[in-house]
Amino acid sequence: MSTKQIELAFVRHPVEEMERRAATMLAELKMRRSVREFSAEPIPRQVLIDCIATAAQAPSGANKQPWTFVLVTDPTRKREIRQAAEKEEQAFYRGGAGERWLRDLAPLGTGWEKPFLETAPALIAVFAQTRGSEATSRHYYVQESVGIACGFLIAALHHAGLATLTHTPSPMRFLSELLGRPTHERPYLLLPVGYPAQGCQVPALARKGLDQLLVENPR
Ligand code: IYR
Repeated sequence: MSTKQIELAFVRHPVEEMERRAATMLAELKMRRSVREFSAEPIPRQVLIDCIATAAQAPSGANKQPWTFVLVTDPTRKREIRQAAEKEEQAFYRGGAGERWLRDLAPLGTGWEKPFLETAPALIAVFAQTRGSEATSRHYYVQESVGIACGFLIAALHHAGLATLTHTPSPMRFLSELLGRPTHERPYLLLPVGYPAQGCQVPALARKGLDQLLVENPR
């Protein structure tokens, strides 16, 4: 069964305009950093909603759109999430991660304490739907699809003027229970969102240059 076809809505820009847009996007995303110190200042709900709607425009396997976004602003719920996350993170940082992983994390200056889970005015928990709501329905390329949607979400939030952290307490099963998600949905990412705290510090990390990541026309 084929779906009705419609004409593509596409905006074609002159080359100079394309170059300007690409450079602007690069400059903007170069300024995106993972933030771990948030201001408690409230953020506009409609901005969050539009950014989540932007994430939901991502391509997905067989257009199954295998994602659920749970928005949490309630202080009590945030505290519960912090407590559960810190419990897992304590085990992780006290050895669960293994020596090598902890050594690789050292430059980030992270630790088991996660005050930002309470300070940030909003948390977005992203869940990956391993199948549809009917037990026999299938989803495809779930990890890839949800990863792309999260990329859209992080870029949209940054573009709107909000800071985020791609936080992955591990394991994060506790999120399913606390947020009442069904077992066929797996917690994928926990994203604190807000303004950075006054004087927020981030590690002085560098991105790889194109010479280290771009391979053009290999022969
Ligand atoms: N989940 C832990 C550890 C952690 C792991 C990676 I990979 C990071 O890039 C950063 C942190 C935490 O959130 O602290």
